[in-house]
Order: sequence, then structure tokens, then C-alpha cells
Amino acid sequence: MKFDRICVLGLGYIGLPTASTFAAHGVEVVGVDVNSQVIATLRRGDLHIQEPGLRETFEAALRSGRLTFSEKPVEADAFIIAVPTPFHEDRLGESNGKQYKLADLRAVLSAAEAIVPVLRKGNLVVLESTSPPRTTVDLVQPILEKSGLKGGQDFLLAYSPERVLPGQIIRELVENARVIGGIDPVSAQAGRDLYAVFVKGQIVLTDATTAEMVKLMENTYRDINIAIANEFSRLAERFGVDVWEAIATANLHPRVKILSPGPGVGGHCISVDPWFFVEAAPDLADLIYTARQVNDSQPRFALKLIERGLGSLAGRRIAVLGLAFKPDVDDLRESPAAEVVHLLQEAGAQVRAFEPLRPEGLPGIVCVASLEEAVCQAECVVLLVHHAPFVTLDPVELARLTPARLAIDMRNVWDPAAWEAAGFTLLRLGVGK
Ligand code: SAJ
Repeated sequence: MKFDRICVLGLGYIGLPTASTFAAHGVEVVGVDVNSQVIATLRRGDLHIQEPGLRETFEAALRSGRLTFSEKPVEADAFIIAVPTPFHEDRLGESNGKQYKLADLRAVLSAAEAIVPVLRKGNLVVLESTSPPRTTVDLVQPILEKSGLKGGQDFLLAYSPERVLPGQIIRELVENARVIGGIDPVSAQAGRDLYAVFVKGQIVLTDATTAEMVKLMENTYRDINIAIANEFSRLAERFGVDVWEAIATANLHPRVKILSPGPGVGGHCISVDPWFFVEAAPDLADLIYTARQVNDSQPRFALKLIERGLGSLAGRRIAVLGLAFKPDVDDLRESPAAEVVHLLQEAGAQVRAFEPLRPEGLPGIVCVASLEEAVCQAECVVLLVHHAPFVTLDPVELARLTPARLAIDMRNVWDPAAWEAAGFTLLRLGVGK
């Protein structure tokens, strides 16, 4: 199948890079977003998100004249839905004493509704948003069929998860293997024709529900791996061990690859998607549920380390480095670093946070525009996110900027010998020695 014109619904961290990449590869793309401010920003040639390399691809797409924007879908050969699937903030599910978060699929469902008036015979619709198993066949297909057209006969429908890592999106979009699950084999094949425009990685065809499950399995596997690392950090403290040394040594085993502990797991993927399994099958997903509990409680464990260093937290002046959900991204959604700051504030500490990639920070947190301002009156400097400039921070220089002589490293990136030599007491997460 050939696709001359496509419509990409949702112009966030996935949709915008995808739309720009298609346009840069010769396809006419109409980018759609319900947020008129986003549309206005993009039409001006500005970006509302930061992602390395995105500006270049976006500008190439604009220059080609093939990327335009609209607040509503228009007729096209294919439609890609790339809207967020967060969880509901205001309600929880419950089954057998387990409370769990519920997927909020409203954006997916309204994107499908918006396609109905412009859906034509022979069109392909692809859902990319991470979704609970069976969303494509049980929820999206019936909505699209309100058009009077029948899925698999009149239009084609597939699920193809985005799998790109924030910070590496532009490269991974092209290089990663792509899974395409059709509601029937013809739909999967059409999906292959579409993504083959730019995907250099392997393209694997399957059915829609398998593809949905593959996506959830990948992120759940990572969540569980990080949960075991976090649990090891707690055990290591108890047993007087350095968890970083222990993990590095265990990882020398050819079949062991333990990830890194930290102050928690955040972002809009790894900390969200495993709940989709729990919600869909609370009676079966015990391990997944427990891993989520471990990772969600890790900010409290991080707080205890700060308490170990400072004693009571009430009234203490603490400089926090990093608020993003992970290093070298500007995304503060579901950030464990922000959670640690909230816990510090609840305990009465006076926190000044410095997030170089998003200096305005978050409401309710005092955010300053420079390292100097963050540390100048601090009693303790806490590294929560290992952004590149923090990793290379020179402790001798820092000692000149701050009266603090206590430093806490939640990411094991500061060299204990160098920091001690500069006059700091350095505490590291997961180190009981
Ligand atoms: N984290 C740790 N320890 C680690 C690795 C990560 O504590 O060893 C934390 C990070 O600090 C962060 C969270 O986990 O708070 C998630 O970060 P991440 O880098 O593991 O993942 P995401 O959420 O940025 O992207 C993931 C990726 N999935 C997998 O690697 C299986 C990406 O490929 C997906 O496309 C993305 O989720 C998504 O959109 O679903």
C-alpha cells in the first residue's frame, strides 16, 4: 500500500517526532492536536517540548512544506493515534484488598471518535498509545465502525506501540525494531508498508492484542528489574554492603543484568503501564503489583537516607539537584525527585531545587535558576537526578559555593574519594558501609 498523506493525532513526545520524521521522509503529514496553543506554537515554527535532535527533524519537515497542522483530523490515507494514556488521578480500582490505578483512555477514545467523520474506504488506522490488552479490538474498532465502515473489510486497523526512549527518540524511531499487530493480516501488512517509509529496524507482524501485550511486557519487565535493584539497595544498607559494587559484580555473570537503584521510578511509561495489567487481571498480576509498590515507596527510602545524614529534617535548608523523572530530559511528569521534595517539605525542610533543563520547575517547589542560588545557604546538597552537568560537578568548586559539608548521592555518580577530599561527608543510596 502507498501512503501519500497521513494524519497524526496527538503532537506530544511521540506524535510530533513521528509526524516530523514521516514528513522528512517525503510523506505529506497533517499533525493534529486538540490543544490550540500547541498548534499555534508549532505553526510559528517553535517547539513545546524538548527532545535532542527534534528541532532539526521538525525544521526539515517544515522546510519541505509537507508538515502542516490542524485542530481536527482531515481526510488522509492513514491515521496514527499517538495520544497519552495516563491513569485516573481521582479514583482507584480495588480487588481483594489490592488498590490499583486505572487507565484513563479518554484521549484514545476521543481521537478515534474524531477520525469517524473523515474515515474512508481503504484507510489504515494505527493506534500507538500504550493501552490495556484488547483496547484496539474491543474499544477502538467499534468506535471507528460508527462510520458505517467495517474493520478488516472497508478499513484497516493495527496496533503498533511506540518503544522509543525519551532522550533518544529521533534515533530510536528509525533504528528500533517495530511491532505491528493487525486486527487481521492485511491490516498488519499495511502497517508494515506505512512504517517501512523510515524504520530501519526489523518490522515484526502479529495480531493487535499480542502487540499490545508486548508493549506492556517490555515496560513491566523493566519496572520489575528496577524494583529488585531498589529492594537490593534496602538489603545492602541493612547488611553493611555497597549495593553498587554488589550489582556491578553480579552483572559480570553472563546471564545477570540488574538495573540501577535510585530514588524511585517515574515518567509516564514505566511507572504507569504495569498498572494496565493489574487493572485488567488483578487476580493474576501479583508480582507486577508488588514491584509497583516497591518502586512507588522508594522516594520514602531516599528520604530516610537524607534523615540519616541530617537528623531531624524540620527547618533544615536542603539544596536539591534535579527534578526531572530521569537524567538529561526536561520532563517532570511522575517524577520521583519531585516526590522526594514533597516528602522533605512535609517533614518541615526548606528545599531549594535546581532543575537546569526546566528552571521554572513545579508549582509548590521553590525552584531557582542556578546551582549557586540553590546551594548558597544549604546545609546539605542532595543529588536526585544525574543530569550530565551534575555528574561532572567538581566538589572543590561546589565547596566554594556552599556552606554545606554534607552531600547525598542517590545515583552513585560522585566519586567518594574526591568528595571526601574536598571536605564533604558523602552518603550514597544503598550503601551500608
Ligand atoms: N530508572 C531507574 N533505574 C534504572 C533505569 C531507570 O531507577 O536502572 C528510572 C528512571 O530514573 C526513571 C524511570 O526508571 O525514573 C523510567 O526511565 P527509563 O529510562 O527506564 O524509561 P522511560 O520511561 O524513559 O522509557 C521507557 C522505555 N522502555 C523500556 O526501556 C522497556 C522506552 O523504550 C519506552 O518507549 C518508554 O518507556 C515508553 O514510552 O513506554
